[in-house]
Amino acid sequence: MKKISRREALRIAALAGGSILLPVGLQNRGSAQSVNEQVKPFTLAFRTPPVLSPVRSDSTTDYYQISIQKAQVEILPGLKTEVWGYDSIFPGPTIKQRKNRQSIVRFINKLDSHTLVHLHGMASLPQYDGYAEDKIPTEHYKDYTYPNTNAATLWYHDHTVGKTSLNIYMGLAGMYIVQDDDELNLPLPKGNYDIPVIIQDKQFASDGSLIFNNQTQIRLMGDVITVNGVPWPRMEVANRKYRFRVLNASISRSYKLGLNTGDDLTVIGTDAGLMSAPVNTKDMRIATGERYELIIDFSKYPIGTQVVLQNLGLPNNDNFSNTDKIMRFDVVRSETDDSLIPSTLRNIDFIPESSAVRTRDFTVARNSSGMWVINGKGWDQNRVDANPQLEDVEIWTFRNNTNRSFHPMHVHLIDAQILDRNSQSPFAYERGLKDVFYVGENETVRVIGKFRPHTGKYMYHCHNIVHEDHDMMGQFQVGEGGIDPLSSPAQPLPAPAF
Ligand SMILES: [Cu+2]
Repeated sequence: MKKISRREALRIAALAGGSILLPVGLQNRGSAQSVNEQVKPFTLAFRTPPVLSPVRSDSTTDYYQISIQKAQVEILPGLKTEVWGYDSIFPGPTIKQRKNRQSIVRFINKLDSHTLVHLHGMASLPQYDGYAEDKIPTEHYKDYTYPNTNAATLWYHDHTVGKTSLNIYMGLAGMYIVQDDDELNLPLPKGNYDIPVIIQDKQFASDGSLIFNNQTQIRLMGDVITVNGVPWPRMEVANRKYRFRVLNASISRSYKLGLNTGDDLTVIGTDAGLMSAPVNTKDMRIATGERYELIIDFSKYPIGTQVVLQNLGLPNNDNFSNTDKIMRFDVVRSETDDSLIPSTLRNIDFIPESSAVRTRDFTVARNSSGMWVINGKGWDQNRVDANPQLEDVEIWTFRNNTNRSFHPMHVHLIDAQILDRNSQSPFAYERGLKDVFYVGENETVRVIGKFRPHTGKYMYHCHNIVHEDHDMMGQFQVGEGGIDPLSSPAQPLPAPAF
């Protein structure tokens, strides 16, 4: 693991901004009266993004509108940071929807560059999936239709070809939660005890501006860990159970989550919804794009206890003085707790390996010219790498034959499951439905999934977004034909009323 020296930091800052602006978290180590005081861990209050209300609803559909624009926000106390935000905030507002109600979300691009939106985890039709070439130009809008067929924790974010890392880093990410009656009828913590935790590391210059440094297209690692847009927040909790919907919205960083008390995290959900049964673990890794739903039970702690959610560290991540911490829970009050963690959360029909009709192999690597590639190839919208037929079950093998990087591989459209990693069972907490698969150093991960419910072209790629941009992305086509992803292009403003 790599510590960044002061000299390297100077170089990074110079590269990033053309001027010598030191990253805030680095410049002040050892000097008390400094900007770093403003980002001291566990001093800022935890908050959650606002929940977005529909503009209008009818019997089948809720209509939402989000304006994408630049804004000056306060992330570091006393300093302004320019973000590109959904409704001018980072993270964007949370959309909460019920299973099988339809959402139509109008995204209006008021930025001076193009963007587009992918709802990660949704089985959208091709023209609404945020295809990397389906751009929303400046002063245009696009209405995305989402069917909400599964209860899960999703997220919406930019997916612009070659620019996704910059756009998400500048703020274009938000959570999207689908719930159904089955889940809501479980006695799990709910309402104010069901909490989004959106993690993203950032690097700030001393004037508060964001430094975007992808280290010559290898990875972007910030020295400030934000949760829901707040550096290392402190959350006051009651001595009871909470449900946390953890999303790693970082550009490259993966985290190994664990509590400083050494107590268990109870994992109840993976990317694509509840697990079949809860899994207790002392630590777990989460890469960019992954979601895990956790229960933390604070009832065992006396009032006054401080519980730190730590990052225990993983290979090929850059470590800075406080990147081993994420947030702190302060147990401040006593409450009765009628929530329970059922031993069965839901029935998942896992696909037997014997039902696969074919296997495909994907080797992920960096080529001799420094590009990240899948089977030697980068993104080409005119090339299709795989053509499963509708309802086919396939096994996809992702091979990472080096120890120099890890690759969280994301397959659009489908929810799948990990069969094995280096011929061993996956981690217990990974044994749910997922759409991002952590392919670690020298790891070969086999994934099984059924290609449904739509035909058409969909992307698959590394979710280290620096890799995705340069150029670790391809596409597959389900069945024949399918709706052209570019068939519903963005329209110029003004948008008509819904
Ligand atoms: Cu990668």
